[in-house]
Amino acid sequence: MAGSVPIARSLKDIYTEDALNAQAQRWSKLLAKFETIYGHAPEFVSRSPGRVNIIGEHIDYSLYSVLPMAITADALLAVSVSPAKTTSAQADSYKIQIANVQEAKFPTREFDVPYDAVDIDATVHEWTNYFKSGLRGALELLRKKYGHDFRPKSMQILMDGTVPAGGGLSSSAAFVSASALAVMAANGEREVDKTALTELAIVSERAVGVNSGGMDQSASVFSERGSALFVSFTPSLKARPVYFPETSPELTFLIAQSFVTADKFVTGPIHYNLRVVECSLAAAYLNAVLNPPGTRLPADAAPLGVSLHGFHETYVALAEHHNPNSTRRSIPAQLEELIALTTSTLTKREGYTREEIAAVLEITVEELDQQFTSRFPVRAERFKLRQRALHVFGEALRVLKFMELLEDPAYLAQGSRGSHTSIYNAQLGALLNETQDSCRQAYECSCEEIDAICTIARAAGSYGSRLTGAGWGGCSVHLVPADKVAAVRKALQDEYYSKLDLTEDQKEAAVVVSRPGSGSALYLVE
Ligand code: NG1
Ligand code: MG
Repeated sequence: MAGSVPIARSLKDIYTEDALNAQAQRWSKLLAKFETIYGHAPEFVSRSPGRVNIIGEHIDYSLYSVLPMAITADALLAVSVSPAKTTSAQADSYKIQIANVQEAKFPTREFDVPYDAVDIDATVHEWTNYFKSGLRGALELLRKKYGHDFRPKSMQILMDGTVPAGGGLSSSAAFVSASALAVMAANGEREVDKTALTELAIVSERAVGVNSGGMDQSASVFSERGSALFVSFTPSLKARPVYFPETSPELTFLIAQSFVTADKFVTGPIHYNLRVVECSLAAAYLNAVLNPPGTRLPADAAPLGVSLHGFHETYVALAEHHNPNSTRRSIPAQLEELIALTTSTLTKREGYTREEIAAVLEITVEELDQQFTSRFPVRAERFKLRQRALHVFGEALRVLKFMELLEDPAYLAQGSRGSHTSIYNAQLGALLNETQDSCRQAYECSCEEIDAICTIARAAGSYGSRLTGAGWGGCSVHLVPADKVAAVRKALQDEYYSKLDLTEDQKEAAVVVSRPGSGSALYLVE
């Protein structure tokens, strides 16, 4: 599903019906405030949404397919561009002025950026770093297209982001994608290729210190209203819409905040970035033990260059090579086999030390650190290769089972109230519950608040409840029959939120119904 980022002429092109009124007010405030600050109207608004991940958690950086869905909340950047300075020949920099509608929280900044490089100090938690990482990525694309001495224009920007930060709804990816799109548009690009934009957003986001996969940026850029997005990463990035059958009135996705802020930036070394290391080490270990001696894993798009998916492909190719007349098994069957092999190969539940892994890989500990733990700092004595690999293979399998159900002709044909529909929805929900169990136990990326929220929601009628995004706090997603939404809301309010000291805004945002939203768009201001 290639194509360019759509040009929106009206908010109807961007938002679902239920969101239009609130968005119209928000946008007119944004455009008015822009005029107040810069003395003229913006030329365009670059928009990229956050996303909720329905299923496929912590497997995108292992290059397995996932099923996110864009939400209404998004990052907006209203932009005007300064005409190239006549003295641009002498000038050795261009000016970026960037303000935020939440001025107190995100102070206005002004940068004179030298033409040759965008410097980002990833050691400080500065809100404009996300814009700069989008700027850096977009410039690479522009220089590829227009040559190295391409001179970007100066920009005046006003940002308004409604994706809760650190909430597992991909606020960072929405901001980076919207920023990259804004820079492309500011420099004359009106046909921005979605794949190119996504790939540069993925690389850019890693520049600000998070070793992430590509799910969020793909969902932010590619999503189409009314559908979820099936995203595959290998052999190349692909995304296609997945429509919910008419049972959608029956199927509602609720997003519930835990209000436990999970800041990957701070906890990366013992949480997110550590998992990325554990998965790549697991791939290398399984390759060393299960593939013929000397087999090298293919270098791939995973953050550390080798992935469990890479091991999966290598293992299957070599197995076929040795018995050519065997019929190729389905991917689910392959994953079942990998789960069995992992269980019997990675037997140490307490985890593996660097020394134990280096010995199996037949490299030194220094080489191991150089390859796996130097890119982003991690703090661990032991790496739980068994548990992480079992989660990844099991989760990749659940995504395929979920898709099979969603796209089952019988399910699609059921109509909104088919008697079998609730059987299907219960099966979909059961898969989400399995994911939550695996995240909590094998991947250890849940927390007691999220676990409590899931228990409460299920008791009140949710088919399936789980954390969404990186976990360790943040958000949860619930598959709820339409006639149980009120009951689930009430139970969460009575048994969870009532115990917290929440602001009015937080109470407002605590539980939201998520409609499948549209992706990035460029809105040209007349
Ligand atoms: P969140 O924390 O929701 O933005 C993170 C990663 C994703 C994916 C999920 C877990 C970033 C920018 N995104 O999402 O790539 O790995 O965790 O499935 O870190
Ligand atoms: Mg994020």
